[in-house]
Amino acid sequence: MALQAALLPSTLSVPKKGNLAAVVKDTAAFLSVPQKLLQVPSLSVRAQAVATAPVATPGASTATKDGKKTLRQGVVVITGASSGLGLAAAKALAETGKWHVVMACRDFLKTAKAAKGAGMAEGSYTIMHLDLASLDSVRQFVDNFRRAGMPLDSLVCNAAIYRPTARTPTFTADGYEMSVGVNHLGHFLLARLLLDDLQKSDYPSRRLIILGSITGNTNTLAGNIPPKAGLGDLRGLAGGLRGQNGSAMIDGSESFDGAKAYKDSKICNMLTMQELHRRYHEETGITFASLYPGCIATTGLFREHIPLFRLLFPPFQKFITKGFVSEAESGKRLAQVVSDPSLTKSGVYWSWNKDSASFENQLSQEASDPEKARKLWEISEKLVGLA
Ligand code: LMG
Ligand code: NDP
Ligand code: PMR
Repeated sequence: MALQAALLPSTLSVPKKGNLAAVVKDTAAFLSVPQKLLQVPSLSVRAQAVATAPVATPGASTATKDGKKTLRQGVVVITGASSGLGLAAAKALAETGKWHVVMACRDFLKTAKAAKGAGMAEGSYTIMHLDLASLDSVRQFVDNFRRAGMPLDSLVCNAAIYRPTARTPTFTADGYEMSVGVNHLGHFLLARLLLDDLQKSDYPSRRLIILGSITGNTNTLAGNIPPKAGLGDLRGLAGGLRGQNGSAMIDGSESFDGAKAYKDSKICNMLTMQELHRRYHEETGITFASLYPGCIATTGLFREHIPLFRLLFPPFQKFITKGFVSEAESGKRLAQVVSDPSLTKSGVYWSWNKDSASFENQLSQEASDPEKARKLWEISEKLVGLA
């Protein structure tokens, strides 16, 4: 509220549940000030959303002295930017000065601390509330984002939870098994709703990125460590992933396995990216991509694993598999997929070799099965209320 007051003319009052962007726009018209010269921080009232005072309007065009237009700052939304890969990518992108990062997170204070702790410059990011374990929260986020008046040039579906030792399911607000609910269904709804916004953007390369992983691909050694990913005929998903009245696992199996649920959710992420590509790339020009950023063995993803695993996993990956990658390095990789001019190809699952050079990787048969992708799409649409 203090920030709103500071940025608005003192004669104006701020509506409690108002559209701040509209207020500022009206004010601009009244004062005959071009809107792009006004600082429009993203603020919403119902959900927490705070912009650190922007140095320039996120997403506004900038003109040089000789009147030539330069590329405006891009706006990228990253889910789960409060730790690990999401935070590292947010930092890497914000540091270039070319991107304003919207950190879409469930824990506002944690994210604020993390951004400060990572040394992200004030004004280079906005924190907005998003809890992917609630479809209402996803819709609310989209609303708040639109009210903030920023364009959307890139969306990164990065947040995830992993419950490796869980033998009983937990559920989202809508009653879906948590790993698939957060990692896949929440992102599925978010991506579908924000497609419109990406399409409206005038940014030269608009991208929608969904994190995949090696462990969801059974054409790799890592993808063959039990329990193996596998969606079967999707009967559990079609039944609503509800523990008591049906299976909480996508393949319909009776027993719950948290590690498998995560790996299954990653197959869903990779299939969704390809289905988006098939349905929308040609029509919209948006680039759809997925990636395996390397094994970032130190992140919060393993917080629920047993302490011995957390102790041994990083050295195991560093010295034995050599698949280890630091959080900073993984952040640079994801930042490349967001903004590198050479990574505009759509429908690709990116990976990096030992010299950290990107290449188009092969997905497993199941993770690239178009029929399964279509079926997954149709069931997911029903579960999130789009069909
Ligand atoms: C499942 O277990 C769980 O059941 C499930 O709940 C969930 O957590 C899921 O994917 C997550 O995992 C899978 C199980 C597979 O893995 C484990 O439980 C971890 C076991 C850790 C054992 C470390 C083995 C390291 C062996 C490396 C071999 C590479 C060859 C090296 C060549 C060297 C050349 C210089 O388990 C298995 O598939 C088989 C396990 C085989 C046990 C062998 C024991 C050797 C001990 C060596 C210690 C090395 C320390 C590394 C620790 C790594 C932790 C991952
Ligand atoms: P982290 O646990 O560090 O980060 C996960 C992020 O997701 C956190 O910000 C977390 O928020 C957020 N999150 C979890 N649940 C929700 C929710 N309900 N709503 C909103 N946000 C939520 O893990 P990583 O950085 O390792 O993982 C990032 C991505 O990278 C994931 O998609 C993962 O699958 C992928 N990946 C990771 C690999 C690795 O080796 N680590 C390998 C391959 C892929 P909070 O801080 O509040 O918990
Ligand atoms: Mg795996 C080349 C070998 C390789 C790579 C790149 C990974 C990545 N892992 C490899 C090998 C092995 N892992 C081997 C040989 C084992 C048996 C000891 C092994 C075990 C293992 C476990 C128990 N690995 C794991 C776990 C986890 O709990 C992690 C997981 O499956 O999370 C879903 C994991 C991972 N290994 C990886 C990567 C990237 C992970 C994190 C998974 C992810 O985010 O998808």
